[in-house]
Amino acid sequence: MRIDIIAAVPELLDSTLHHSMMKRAQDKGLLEIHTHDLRKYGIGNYRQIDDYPYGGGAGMVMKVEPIFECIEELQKERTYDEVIYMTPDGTVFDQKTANQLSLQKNLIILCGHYKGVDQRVRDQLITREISIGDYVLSGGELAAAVVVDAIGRLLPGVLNDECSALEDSFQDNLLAPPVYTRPAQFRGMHVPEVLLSGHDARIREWREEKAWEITRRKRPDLL
Ligand code: 6GU
Repeated sequence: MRIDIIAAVPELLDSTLHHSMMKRAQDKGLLEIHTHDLRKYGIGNYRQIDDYPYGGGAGMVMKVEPIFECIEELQKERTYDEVIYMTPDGTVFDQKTANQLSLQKNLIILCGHYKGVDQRVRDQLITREISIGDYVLSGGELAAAVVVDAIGRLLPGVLNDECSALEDSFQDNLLAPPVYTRPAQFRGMHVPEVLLSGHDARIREWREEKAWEITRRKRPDLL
């Protein structure tokens, strides 16, 4: 899978998307992430990428020309399955969307900044608008990093344990059950006996029961 991310502050992405699991995905050749500095397509000597809003009001608007130029340059090279715009008024991102997007081959992600992008970009180029939750970030870069991480870890071969993505919280709309590792006793606190029993069926049953119990208590809205 290839993901091209267009950003006003690409440094915010480079610091997060080239470490740990996303680094492993890229080293294994399963994921290619290319970041693009929108300022490279900026206008005039000052490489301007934003301007005052028509009609007045606070904040700046991201200009239409640099974004068209950047996206069209990419689209000349290959076909993209989606052109995603990161914006707090987009559809709220969830595991189902991550699963869907992880099946695509080429994605463009445009990170919003300031008061957002000129509406003509959204009307003409964007196929999907994503928010990561009901709060406002100063830019779309951190939100894009969240989305790319959630997608990247689902690609076949990225996770060590083939099954482990299937057992995540949210993968079946349940939160994950508690986990323990050695030692079996610590300061009088004991690991539940069933997990030490080696009885696979009973362990599976216990985990499912706990997942339901925790979801009922912490996130009844998921049920
Ligand atoms: Cl995608 N962008 C910004 N700027 N703020 C957000 C967001 C995105 N999702 C939630 N808050």
